[in-house]
Amino acid sequence: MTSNPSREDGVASDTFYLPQSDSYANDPLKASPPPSVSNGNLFEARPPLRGEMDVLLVGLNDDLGEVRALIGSAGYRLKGEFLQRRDHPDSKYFVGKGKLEELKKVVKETGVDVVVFAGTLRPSQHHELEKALHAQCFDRLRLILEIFSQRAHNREAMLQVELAMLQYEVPILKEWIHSGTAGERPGFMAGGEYRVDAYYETVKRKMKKIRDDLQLVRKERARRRDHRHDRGFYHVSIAGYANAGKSSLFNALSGERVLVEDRPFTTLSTTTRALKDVRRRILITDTVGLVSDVPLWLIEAFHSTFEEVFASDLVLLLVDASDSLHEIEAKLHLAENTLLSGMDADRIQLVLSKADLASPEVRDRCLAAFRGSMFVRSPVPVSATTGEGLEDLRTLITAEFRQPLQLTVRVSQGGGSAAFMNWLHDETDIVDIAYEERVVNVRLHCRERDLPRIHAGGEVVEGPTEVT
Ligand SMILES: Nc1nc2c(ncn2[C@@H]2O[C@H](COP(=O)(O)OP(=O)(O)OP(=O)(O)O)[C@@H](O)[C@H]2O)c(=O)[nH]1
Ligand SMILES: [Mg+2]
Repeated sequence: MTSNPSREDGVASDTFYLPQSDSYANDPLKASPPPSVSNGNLFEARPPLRGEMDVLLVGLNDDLGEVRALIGSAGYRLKGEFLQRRDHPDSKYFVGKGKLEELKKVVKETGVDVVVFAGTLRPSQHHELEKALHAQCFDRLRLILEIFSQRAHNREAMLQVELAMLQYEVPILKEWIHSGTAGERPGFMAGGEYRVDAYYETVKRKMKKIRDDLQLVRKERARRRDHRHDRGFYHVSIAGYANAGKSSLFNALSGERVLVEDRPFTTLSTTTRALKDVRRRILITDTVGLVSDVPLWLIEAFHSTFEEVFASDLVLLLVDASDSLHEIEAKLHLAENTLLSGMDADRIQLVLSKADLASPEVRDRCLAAFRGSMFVRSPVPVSATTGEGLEDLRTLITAEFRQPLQLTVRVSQGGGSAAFMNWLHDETDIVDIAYEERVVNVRLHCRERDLPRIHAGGEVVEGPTEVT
């Protein structure tokens, strides 16, 4: 990014503005912004605004990295940046009143479809800005919702995103309705009172319907989870901030090939597979990344993802070793707030991911930050790229779920022995099988609750003793 402090049109020295040669402010097709999300949400499924949009980023400080990454992640073209250094956003226009005039000019010149504000816009600010700029205005949260809506592919994710989008939109729409200017909203339906009322009712009905549908999807998910639990599966979830390397680790541990990309929110719904190369049936789940600074209702919209994490026997909490120490501390704090409300710290295993990107000094600093957190287990450094630490992690997981009792059972051939042997394979950890004439001696690890079935199926010739 280059600064352009000496522009002739009066753009002040703290404004960074990147005019682009292919600006098409004069293109009549670009004269009005594409339909607002409200339009699409109205009566049919909303078409996601993919790739094709030009955006201008407006910030109040230099800390714009995250929002730039989100813009890239949404596939939008960043046409320029407009910076006004100030401690707090202006209560009416986010930027100062004077700056707004400059911003108007820049928006007009660049002909961007959307102006992205690096921060949070209150509904009234949102309303004032769209009215003043005649362009759609997004804030950080809206950008996150756009990305979610582009990537939501299964039914649950789509319902969640739709609900979140409506929840985001309603207070903004109220502003337009109260000011009696709904018809002027950029991209919003051109209509009078009647249509606005109808819209409002439709939104309310739609939200209720989505909530009911989600309830059903969640019940089904809970049923599947209980079923797995009843069958003696152990469950490990991979959690962490967006882009921490969760899917890469999931692929390495499960042999699966879910999508991995260097941008936040690649994963938007959970995937569960068996842990590879271990004899016990341990299931591992890839999850949606945690995000900071989002309202409670958004977290609730994605509640089922957290349910899956909270219900796990063990959570691998990934922290990206390539982040700055400051970011790591902030993310640990976010994880404490999010996870520890729903589960005990001893079920959470910190993992320093992308360890190949950290020098020994950086690792030491990260590990020290971990020790200062509320998580109690010692962290494991892992790299999905080089394979470092994967074996340690696998050993740790299998040790975690080791069955506590050891015994040898002698099974006679014939009768129900085949069914019994299948059951042993499914429910216990078989350590060794020795075949003799007409009998098999099976040495295994099992749980207390398996003993009656084992006694019924064969003769226990050794044990049970506790596994050391
Ligand atoms: N150097 C290095 N890069 C890694 C490692 N693990 C993941 N990455 C890279 O980090 C980026 C994000 O990886 P993902 O596995 O998609 O991360 P994620 O946490 O699933 O991301 P979201 O689903 O978007 O939250 C990709 O570019 C990966 O190639 C690692 O161990 N070392
Ligand atoms: Mg992922």
